[in-house]
Amino acid sequence: MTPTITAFATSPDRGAGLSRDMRVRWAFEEVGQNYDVRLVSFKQMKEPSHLALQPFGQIPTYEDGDLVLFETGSIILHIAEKHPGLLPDDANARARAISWMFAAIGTVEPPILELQTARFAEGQESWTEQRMPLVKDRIRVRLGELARRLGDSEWLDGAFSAADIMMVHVLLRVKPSGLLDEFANISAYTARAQARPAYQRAFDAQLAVANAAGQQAG
Ligand code: GTB
Repeated sequence: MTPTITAFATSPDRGAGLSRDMRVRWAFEEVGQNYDVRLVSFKQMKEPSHLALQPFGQIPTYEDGDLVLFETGSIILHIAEKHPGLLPDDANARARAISWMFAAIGTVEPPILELQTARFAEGQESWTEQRMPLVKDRIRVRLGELARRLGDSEWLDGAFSAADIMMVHVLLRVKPSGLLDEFANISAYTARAQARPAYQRAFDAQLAVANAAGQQAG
């Protein structure tokens, strides 16, 4: 059976690949699994039929037969467990890769999301200008820690894995701010990942949705 995921009918990033369905598309492409996409509007995302799949009214979701999943971390872990290629066979290496998946969404992503909130939700507040440097510095701290651990390594822990999908996609969200450019090895790491054919196929697929909707990449 071909799994189905949901994605924005009109993504706020207009096909820049930053929406979270991109991670799932990328994982499917890495393991060579076909998938269907059901596009949903913002209105549909908050309706009961979608809330039954995703209690917070968000995308993406994953459906495969009787199984419904939400949260990109769990969806990608499921794909990686179901197909060879995205998690190491060695039990300890596998556990470490899963730790990195949690680190991406639990430790690195939160300060990055804070920057989005500061910009887009609170951008008009009088205190935003004062707060912004603090928000950016918190991201710098995390990026510095990650850069130190990454060093000259190609990927986070040995071979490319689901952990790199999660981490790179989290990092790409902060790229437009210029903060990644301060860390040469992290910039090289994300560029390496973006050069993977599977990333490119996933990117093109989500861009095609934006183009069909008449959106222009922002
Ligand atoms: N923790 C969940 C997961 O990982 O699956 C988070 C899911 C999530 O936040 N989904 C977003 C959503 O549905 C879409 S990706 N939001 C609607 C809502 O909460 O009502 C978020 C996103 C939007 C825009 C950009 N962008 O423009 O750069 C990037 C990411």
